[in-house]
Amino acid sequence: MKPKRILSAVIAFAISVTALTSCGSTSHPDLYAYDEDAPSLYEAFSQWFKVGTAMNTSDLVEGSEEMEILIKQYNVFTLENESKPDAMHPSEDVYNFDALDKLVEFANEYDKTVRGHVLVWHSQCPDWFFYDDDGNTVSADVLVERMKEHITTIVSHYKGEVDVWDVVNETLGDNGGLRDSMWYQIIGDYDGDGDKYDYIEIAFTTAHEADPDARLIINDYNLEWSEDRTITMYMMVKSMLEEGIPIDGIGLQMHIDIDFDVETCKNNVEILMKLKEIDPDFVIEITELDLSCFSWSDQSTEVELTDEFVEMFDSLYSDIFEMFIEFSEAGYLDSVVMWGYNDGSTWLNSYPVSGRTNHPLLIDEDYKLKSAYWSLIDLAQAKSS
Ligand code: 9MR
Repeated sequence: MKPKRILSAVIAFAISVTALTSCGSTSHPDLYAYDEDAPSLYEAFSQWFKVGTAMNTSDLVEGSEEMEILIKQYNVFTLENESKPDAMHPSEDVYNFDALDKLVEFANEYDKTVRGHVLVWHSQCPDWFFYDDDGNTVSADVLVERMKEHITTIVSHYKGEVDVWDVVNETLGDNGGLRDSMWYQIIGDYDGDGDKYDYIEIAFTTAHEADPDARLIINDYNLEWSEDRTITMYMMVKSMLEEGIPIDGIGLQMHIDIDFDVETCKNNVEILMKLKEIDPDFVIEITELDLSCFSWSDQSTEVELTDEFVEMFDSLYSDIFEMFIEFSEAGYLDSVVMWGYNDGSTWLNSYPVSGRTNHPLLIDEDYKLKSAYWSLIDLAQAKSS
């Protein structure tokens, strides 16, 4: 046992004895997320949904604290960057399967679910898709062929192994309507039916042909607060489902902050879930949840974690998971994935302000369980009793 663990086991024991003898105390033991005595987040919510996290293959070192946290706390995994087009298919003839193979192997050993992120995106996508050797943009026919080859090769490689694919990511523009990406510009209205959803339609159809059993998700951000984006997404997916395009669900990334409004989110999810009228099995997934400690317009780099702030933060997390329980009970959702498993390695420490120290997750930078974590364990216990 590592020294840190012996110490924390001793502390945990001492605290649990104190808790037992202090009659009704609601304080929680001070534990590392990998400690044997620590609860398991995914087990706590297992009657409603799976709980996952983004991670990197560098976390999968046998016996490491990182890998033990992943095994104990989560049952769905998404590679944070290593299965994006620039990593997996950097040039036309080169595919890198090593990272996702490693995650699949881990998932098979520990009975976990794997999300493949992402097949088609405007970002982290190499230029070779869009240009020929002379630097001219390729034709729609060429790009469609390249996209089909890309999707077929990757999805077939993981047939029966990757359970869920983010097939297309961030198709909506920041200011409403479809994003003016290279995919959209070049492929356009390929089938001549008057809409320009064609690159999305071809992507889903191709992925479905390669693995008919994988769940296929269209993933996007700000759906939890923007009604404009929600309605655009709803209209677009409705039209595609009516044409028989095999889309199984919408991914709500949920990179949210302390101004998050539960009621607005519920309202938007109700709009999206009208898609069940077309496909009763249609779902939403929460794909990239984190809760920034800073309001969007706040440019500061530090936040003071006063008791009052932490109480507000924890109760917001609890309200959000209570909302997820409601979504699960309504048959809307069965998977909630956090965008990272500890505050030390979150992308929000450098975005949108560099040098920022954020605390958006449930486990701190030293791998200790935060009070927000405990507020969720308390919620799960209260709801299941
Ligand atoms: O967390 C990822 C970060 O390490 C990368 O630098 C960034 C580059 O685009 O992508 C981050 O993950 C994004 C995800 O793939 C799609 N939705 C938004 C996520 C946060 O930016």
